[in-house]
Amino acid sequence: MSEEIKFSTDGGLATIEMTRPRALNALTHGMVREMAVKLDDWEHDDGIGAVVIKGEGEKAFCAGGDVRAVWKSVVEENDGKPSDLSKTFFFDEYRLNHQIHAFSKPFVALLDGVTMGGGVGVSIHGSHRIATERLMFAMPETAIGLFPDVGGGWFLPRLPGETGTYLALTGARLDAAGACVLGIATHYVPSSRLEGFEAQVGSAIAAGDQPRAAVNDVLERLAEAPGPDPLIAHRAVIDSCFRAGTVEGIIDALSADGSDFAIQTRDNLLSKSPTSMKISLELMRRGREASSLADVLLLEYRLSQACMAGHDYYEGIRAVLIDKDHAPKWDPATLAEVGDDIVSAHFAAPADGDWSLV
Ligand code: QUE
Repeated sequence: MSEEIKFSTDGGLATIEMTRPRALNALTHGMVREMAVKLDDWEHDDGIGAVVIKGEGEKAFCAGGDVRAVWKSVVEENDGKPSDLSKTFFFDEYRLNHQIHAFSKPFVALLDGVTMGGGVGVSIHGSHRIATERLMFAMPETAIGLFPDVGGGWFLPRLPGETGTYLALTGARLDAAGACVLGIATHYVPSSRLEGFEAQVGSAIAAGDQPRAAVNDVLERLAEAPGPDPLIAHRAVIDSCFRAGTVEGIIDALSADGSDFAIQTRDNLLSKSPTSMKISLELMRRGREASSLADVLLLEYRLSQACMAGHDYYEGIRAVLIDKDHAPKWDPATLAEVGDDIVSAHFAAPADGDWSLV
């Protein structure tokens, strides 16, 4: 077993711990593959009643995919051309996201810290998402020339009103209360109360309780009210501006609104990759009409491979994670230059083959 992830079982409860705290538990390809194998074992093991997933340390549940390794495999090890890792990482990660969605037993994520991108993908599709006071949730991919993937095209358009479109385009952060109000988290439990969680669920399952009842009963004892909704004051602006049919329309609506929140939101959007914003908005609209997560993950895989063949991903990772100058030079540089032809080309099947569930 690798150093990056630990698996354990105690009676009927299985635990996954992501153990790269210095990298905020960012998901490597190895972690994705090991997790997929274990979940398949546990799905078929009658001795396992429920699964808990958590991150080592007090900072992060999981900050995302190991986008730095993907960047390196292309920029430093493959002359800038899409690499084996840039294909297989996304392919296998999205399969894992679907495996969690289809998992028949309680799958409980302890969101005690930073939870972004790929970390959302290994939690949101499970049955229980527990937020603590340390939760910092975001889908920040438009800042790195990507788009909200790992099923973002499925769960974001199903959040209340246009809050999902808002989170997708802006990368806005949510605290525990915000995540609970939108349904991203199912429970709020302060981190100090979460310490006994696994032991209590394990004992209840060992004592013969139905695993789902055991999880729900323990959570009912531990959960507290999450505090006031941080978005409530802005919901009307979000819902009216982010329903526009184009990114330019959203930006015009925010300008016309003119409130401090609207202007800050607009200026934040103008710093993001224009291509990322346009493909992300199209993903939200197509995803809202889709009838299954698998249909959306297929679109996301196509988008991921188009991004790997493009420019902004490498520039975004450079600006945010490598040089940390936070001054990406996007290409195309403006929304006007990203035509419908460019957006639809991102949704075309990759030459190297499409994503599939099996
Ligand atoms: C957008 C993202 C990610 C990000 C920052 C963004 C992302 C991701 C990381 C990240 C953070 C810390 C690490 C690491 C990766 O940052 O997906 O290896 O140590 O994984 O603005 O999508």
